[in-house]
Amino acid sequence: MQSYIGLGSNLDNPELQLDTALAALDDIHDTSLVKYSSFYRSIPLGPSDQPDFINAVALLDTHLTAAQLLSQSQLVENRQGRVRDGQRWGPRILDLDILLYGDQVIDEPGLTVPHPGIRHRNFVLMPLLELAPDLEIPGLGRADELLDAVGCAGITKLNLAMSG
Ligand code: A4P
Ligand code: MG
Repeated sequence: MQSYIGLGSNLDNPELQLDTALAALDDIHDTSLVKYSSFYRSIPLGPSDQPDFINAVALLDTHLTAAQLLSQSQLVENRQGRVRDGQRWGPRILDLDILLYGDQVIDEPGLTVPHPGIRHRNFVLMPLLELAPDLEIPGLGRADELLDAVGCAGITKLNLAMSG
C-alpha cells in the first residue's frame, strides 16, 4: 500500500528533526521510504506565539495496516522526544500525520484518513502536489484545486542546501 505522511516540526532544529524522522520512517518494519518532498517553511496554524514550522511530505510503501502505521509513527514521534502537553496546535518537536492510505477512507476512533486537515493546509497540499501533481483525494477531489482554494500565503519552499 502507498501512504503519504505529513511531517511537521517547529522545535529543536526542525530541519534535523525531519531528516531524522525520514530515516526512522524508512526503518519501520515492512515499510520503505519511496520519496519525499522539499522542505517548506510555514507560519503556524493555531497560536501565533510559536516558531515557524518546517513541513514536508513523504511517500511510503508499506505492508502495515493504517492503524499499525499510525502506532509506528507515534513511536517515532516519541523517540524524537515529542511531549504531548495537550495544547491544541501548540509547538512540537515532531508531528507525523497519515495523510492518505492508498485510496481508503477510514473513520475510526483515533484514526481519520484522509487526514481532516489536508484541505485547509497549504503546508500539506504544496509538498503533496510536488510528489503527486495529479493526486485525487478520496472524498475531497483534486489536490491542485484544493490548493487553488487555499492559496499560498505564509509558506516558502526551502532549497536543498537549507533543508539538508
Ligand atoms: N489521528 C486521527 N487521525 C489521524 C491521522 N490520519 N494521522 C489522531 C495521525 N493522527 C491521527 O494527534 C492527535 C490524535 O490524532 C492522535 O492520537 C491520533 O490518534 P497528535 O499528533 O497526538 O496531536 P496533534 O498533532 O496536536 O493533533 P491535531 O489537532 O491533529 O494537530 P494537527 O492537525 O496535526 O496540527 N502549523 C504549521 N504551519 N505546520 C504544521 O505542521 N501542525 C499543527 C498540528 C498545528 N499548526 C501547524 C502545523
Ligand atoms: Mg498529529
